[in-house]
Amino acid sequence: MIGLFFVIFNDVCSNHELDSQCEHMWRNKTILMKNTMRILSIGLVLVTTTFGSVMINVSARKTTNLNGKWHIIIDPYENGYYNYRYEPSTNGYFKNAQQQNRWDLLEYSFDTDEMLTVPGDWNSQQEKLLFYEGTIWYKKSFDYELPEKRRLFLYFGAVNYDAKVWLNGELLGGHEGGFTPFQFEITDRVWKKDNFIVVKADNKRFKDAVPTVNTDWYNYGGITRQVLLIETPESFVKDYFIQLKKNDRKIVAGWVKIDGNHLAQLIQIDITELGISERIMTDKAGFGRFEIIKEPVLWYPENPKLYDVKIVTGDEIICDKIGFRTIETSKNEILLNGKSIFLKGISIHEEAAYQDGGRAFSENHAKVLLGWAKDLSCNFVRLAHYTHNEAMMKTADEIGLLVWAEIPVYWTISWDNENTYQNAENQLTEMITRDKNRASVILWSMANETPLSDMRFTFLSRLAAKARQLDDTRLITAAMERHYINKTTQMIDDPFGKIVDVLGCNAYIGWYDGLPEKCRTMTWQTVYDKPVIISEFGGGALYGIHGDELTRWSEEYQANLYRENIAMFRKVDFIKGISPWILKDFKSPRRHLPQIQDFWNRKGLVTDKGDKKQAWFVLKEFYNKK
Ligand code: GCB
Repeated sequence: MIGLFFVIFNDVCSNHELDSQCEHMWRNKTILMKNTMRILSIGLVLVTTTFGSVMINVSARKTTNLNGKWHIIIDPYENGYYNYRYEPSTNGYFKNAQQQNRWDLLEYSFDTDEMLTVPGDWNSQQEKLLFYEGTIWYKKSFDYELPEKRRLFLYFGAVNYDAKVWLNGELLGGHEGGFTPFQFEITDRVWKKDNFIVVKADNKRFKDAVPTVNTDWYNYGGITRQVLLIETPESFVKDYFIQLKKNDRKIVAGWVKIDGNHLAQLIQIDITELGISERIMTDKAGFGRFEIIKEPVLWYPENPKLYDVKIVTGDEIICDKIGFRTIETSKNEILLNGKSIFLKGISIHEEAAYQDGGRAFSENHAKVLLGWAKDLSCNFVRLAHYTHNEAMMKTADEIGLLVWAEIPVYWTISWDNENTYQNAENQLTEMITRDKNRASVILWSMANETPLSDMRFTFLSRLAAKARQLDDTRLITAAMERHYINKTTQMIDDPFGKIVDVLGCNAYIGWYDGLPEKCRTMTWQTVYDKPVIISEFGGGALYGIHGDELTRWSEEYQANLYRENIAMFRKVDFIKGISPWILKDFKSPRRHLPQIQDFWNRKGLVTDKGDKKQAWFVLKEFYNKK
């Protein structure tokens, strides 16, 4: 912690010598330092993590973005944080450092060091950071005139994986989890001039984290989504939920939550196109519910109707665009707006196209990826294996794609660790908080391919209960596994199937499991009377490699695998959707095969540049006829 302060101080007085100008600054900063040290050393013990308390719909607020170039320090040994005993530095160490004239932690200079662009992962910005996993410090300066009776928040769309954030030398707190937003209020801490934010972003993998050490995607590190200053009135609309009442297409229902000192107040919900102008009184806690009888034009992928919604308080107007639809199941059917639907899907990783990998974060990235899904004649996307950025959900709302949204509870999570559970629950809460007003989102997924055990059952059941408590209008699912009960019969009987509404099932018949022709004799069973989505199937092909249908990595092999799998799934009446693996080739350090993979998972239907492999046309034809 103290080390960090030196980092900050040194940023002002770059280099080792304390020249006279620096000495002057040192004196000016002494009082601040003392206070800072006190706060930092408290912070040392309590690097508080923010839990699901982020305001939603940030694009409707008064914001200043802090995107662009940030100064950085690459710190693989975390020298700016830990002392030489690998303890977060203490006050004592600070004093000793001065007494002993140990200026080792002055060996930094943000302002003469390198820069990275925010938002953006570091791996794809610098060749030398391609496989880097560790700490990078970021620093950005800004001025801000905060008017009287206004509040200011520092908001991060996402930092992968572990973030600690300081403003003007003062620890604001931390956040764990690389795919959901967090914020800190800085109303009383912001200066008019020369504020400096320092972020320690650390993407080291560890066993008890969510996700755990072992995944099949690139561990892109850094400040991967936008950073905003958000200015609000003293009392503001922090959160709201406006959807159709569960399974009722004639009632628009929900709640609004105000934050601030004017909690009980009369507010208004306007949906002019529907003739809605509903006044409600929020209670002492700032919370108000409503139910309005109305029959909106329903949101469908073919007609993604969105209404302009306004929440009007005494202090502000928050605008959103919201679609209305119901989603439910009946035996093995999925019902969208009361009608049975087959989910014509594709799985997608949050990786930008046309740039050789890198995290996607912008509306343009979303438009390309989801535009390809539309072009493939999909009505559904599985946004795997973690929470994608908000632009993906908003674009799906606008262009008409149903969404499976997911948290990174993937493979071998530490089921017996309560902290791991709390972390997963926090990421789930942050995802649902952010995206619950998106009509496109129909499924909250709890996990992917997790091995069966009692502890895992308890862990996932707790998550499902939490998801239902936060949002009772969506369906709960998970991507599970199947097993053989004889040579030609697949069984889906995962005990977690009892808890979910829709069973997801991954199956790689013809790739990891035999040849594609194996599909011909395969039959499927499940012990549950619930719909199944084949949440993954597929195989690898390098675009432009040709051979016969038995030549691995050829487009022909992959196309044939799709033909055989589709023919098999068509015969199974409880399969109500598929989301093959995957839309675009994606980067993965697990995938070594030279000249074929070169650290790319090649199961994409298109390349990074959008070149379509033969299997694309097989799937599209199936979807067009379905
Ligand atoms: C899976 C995983 C997915 C992998 C995929 C593959 O079952 O869920 O994350 O990328 O297989 O390509 O092997």
